[in-house]
Amino acid sequence: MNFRKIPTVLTPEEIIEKCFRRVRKVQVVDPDRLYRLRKLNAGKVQAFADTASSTLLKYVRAFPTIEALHPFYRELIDLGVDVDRLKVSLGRIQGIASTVSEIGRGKVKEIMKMRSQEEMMRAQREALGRMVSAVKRARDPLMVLSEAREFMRRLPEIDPKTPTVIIAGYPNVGKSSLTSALSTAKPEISTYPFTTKGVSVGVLEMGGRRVQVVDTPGMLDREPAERNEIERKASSALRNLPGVVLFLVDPTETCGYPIEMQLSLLQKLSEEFPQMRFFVVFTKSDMEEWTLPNVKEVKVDEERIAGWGVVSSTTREGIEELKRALSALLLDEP
Ligand SMILES: Nc1nc2c(ncn2[C@@H]2O[C@H](COP(=O)(O)OP(=O)(O)OP(=O)(O)O)[C@@H](O)[C@H]2O)c(=O)[nH]1
Ligand SMILES: [Mg+2]
Repeated sequence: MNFRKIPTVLTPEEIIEKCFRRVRKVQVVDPDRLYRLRKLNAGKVQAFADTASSTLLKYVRAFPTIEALHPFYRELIDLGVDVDRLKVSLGRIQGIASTVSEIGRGKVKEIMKMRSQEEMMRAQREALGRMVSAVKRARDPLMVLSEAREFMRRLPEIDPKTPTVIIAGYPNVGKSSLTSALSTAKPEISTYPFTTKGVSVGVLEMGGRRVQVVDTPGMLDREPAERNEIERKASSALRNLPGVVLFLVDPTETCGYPIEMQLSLLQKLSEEFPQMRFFVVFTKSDMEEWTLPNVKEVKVDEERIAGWGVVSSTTREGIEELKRALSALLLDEP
């Protein structure tokens, strides 16, 4: 979903200014004076009406229908946008666009029947005045659109239909390093409107098929109870993505978290996402202090564990095997 395509939402004054720039450009060349005057005055009214209504309708069309969006994005948008208010605002802007068009159409028709220049100019001024007032009535709804746009354009570009590897694990266990090591190109980093750190989305390609790797710091790197409300809801939206959680455990504990604590997070996350499967990877295998932890204590149903792996993002040990395992898991299953 590309919310970055939503254009900048202008203020009523900026829209009016834009309209007047077009109005000033209207020129008519015709030897018949009466026809020329009619065309000139009508043309100015038409230019204002067309510019204003097309600008307003462009916004209405640029916003996606929220109901038609994938639940992943619906839930995320809900965190920063009052969806009902957005809908009402879009409706009002559409209404104002038609009002402007109607004023324009009506006046153009009248002007084309007029005979005196004075009468035409009066009609032109009246039409422009009424259209300016109509555009000014769009102030509040335009503000709502502008705020919604700001929030939506900062949502990371995650395709909710592409098989996904969601990276989880305590801070410093090697999530970003592994996201890079798995990705074909440099992962795309963007800031979620509700996390302080950048979310990165990498792509892993296997035989021409794509798998996306999503690292969401501030979300699945601590227990649900330690997240704030927004982070909890944002994390919860991740359950709509098709795929597997890649849970990283750093057995060297150089990350600063004891192994028991890391394994307990795995258990908590498996309870938080009962419909997801977890692939567990032990990171930093190149380090001297590395030992394979005892995982017998972890109370996670065996069928919830999609696999185990040992990797080093530094030496790339285990990376290709992990890629193959993930691809088989995400792409080969019916
Ligand atoms: N030796 C070694 N160091 C690693 C490896 N992977 C990560 N590190 C180091 O561990 C530290 C943390 O790595 P990151 O990839 O930033 O960890 P992270 O989980 O993304 O951390 P946060 O984003 O803070 O949650 C860095 O200093 C890395 O250089 C590895 O495979 N081997
Ligand atoms: Mg990181």
